[in-house]
Amino acid sequence: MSSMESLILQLHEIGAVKFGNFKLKSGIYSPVYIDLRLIVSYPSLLTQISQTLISSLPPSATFDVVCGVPYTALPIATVVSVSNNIPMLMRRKEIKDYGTSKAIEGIFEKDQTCLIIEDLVTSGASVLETAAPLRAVGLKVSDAVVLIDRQQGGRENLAENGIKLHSMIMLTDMVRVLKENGKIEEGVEENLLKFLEENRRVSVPSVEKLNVKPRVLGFKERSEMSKNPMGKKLFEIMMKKETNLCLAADVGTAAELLEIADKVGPEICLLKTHVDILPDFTSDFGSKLRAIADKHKFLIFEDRKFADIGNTVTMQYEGGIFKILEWADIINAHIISGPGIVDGLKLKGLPRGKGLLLLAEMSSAGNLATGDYTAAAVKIADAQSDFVMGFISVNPASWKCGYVYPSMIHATPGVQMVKGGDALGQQYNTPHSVITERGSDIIIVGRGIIKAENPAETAHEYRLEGWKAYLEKCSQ
Ligand code: S5P
Repeated sequence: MSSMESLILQLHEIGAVKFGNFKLKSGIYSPVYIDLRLIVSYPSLLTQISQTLISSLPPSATFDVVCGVPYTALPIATVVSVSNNIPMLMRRKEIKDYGTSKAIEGIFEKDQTCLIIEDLVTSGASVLETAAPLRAVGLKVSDAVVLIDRQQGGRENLAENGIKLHSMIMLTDMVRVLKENGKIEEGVEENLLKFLEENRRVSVPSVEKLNVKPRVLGFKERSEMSKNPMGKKLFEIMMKKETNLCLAADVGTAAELLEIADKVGPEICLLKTHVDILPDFTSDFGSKLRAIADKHKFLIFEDRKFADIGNTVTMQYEGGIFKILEWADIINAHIISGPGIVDGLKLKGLPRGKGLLLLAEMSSAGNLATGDYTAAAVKIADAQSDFVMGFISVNPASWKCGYVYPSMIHATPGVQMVKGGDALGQQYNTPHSVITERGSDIIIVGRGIIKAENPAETAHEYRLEGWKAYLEKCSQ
């Protein structure tokens, strides 16, 4: 019998795992209840758990100190610390203002790495509550180890906050072992699998409620989180070229567009087109722009703003004179027609590795993409994150979904060096405020560059401003 199987049977034996119908902290009813507080009464089991926890970690998970999530994991962390001679830290649960009071007890040095030890993970919220004050005092937190993983989104929620979860026992494995050993009745396993299917991702309560100051993740970590290949690619280009500038190439002709693309190419990660404004568009436009994009390593974003039903947009994307699908890496869409628009575009785009940005907000005065509409865009994006790579957004930092989805790219139009607007309702913010205060990733600049005397030089200035703001945000 493996050590994991023996542990599962012992936990069942002492009554730490119960089956029935239990109301959880989150309000949902669960067919299984796990109470690991009991283990303090079984010292040899506690020792066994602590030894198995440490030996189950991969070599990549290195650390200098350990910290248990209060309270149930404290004895586990203590035994890990004592039997492996690894110093331990304690987090005070009652202190919420990390700035002024001592939230972490124990001795440590800044930049040391702390492993978080937890008994049970559902959404991962408790691990995040412990990670926040550890990070606030300068410790690095990149790994957490848990005895039982309820497989309800904890792994994903923690990954989005830069923490890799190592799980000793998966809930599904636990139930399987108990069934194989005749410890549970017929139907319990099926019941549990159905419950897990229906409650696959318990969300972490909002950041304010948790009092967790999120760590700003860099593009590198975020590229690993992106589920869309074009999203990954864009993150990588931004890092490699050190630019988060998108040029909105709203010039008068295709010839001018190709010319400015070549000049500004070294400065940008993305070039945004409106092909339907080009009077001299010809069928070789796409291949000509592609050659320039490949030369300067930027991606092409056709700002088509699809808005129709799924069936129609598949034709608009692929067909007509412009054949956008052939040359554009990225397109965007309104969500006014509902999630079917994403299904339609995905049908054509995903097999070719393309990406979609949803218009969650707009920059123009009096626009209606606010509040519930923005929240609906986020929900649609979350459900189709294999194709939706991000948003056109204006103030994602204000969105009510905790820390804005780090796997998504937030691109913001309405950017100039000076705050202001045009005569037709466009509203401008500065690169610095867009990236830092408003929480965006990419600045989309049109007339600020193309109407400048020297567009390439001006693009360089925007690029420096945008990138400086990104670095400033990461260092916060
Ligand atoms: O809400 C939006 C969405 C977009 S994509 N507001 C915008 O201005 N845009 C586009 O960004 C717009 O179509 C134009 O191409 C660019 C802004 O250009 P600028 O000249 O005002 O910088």
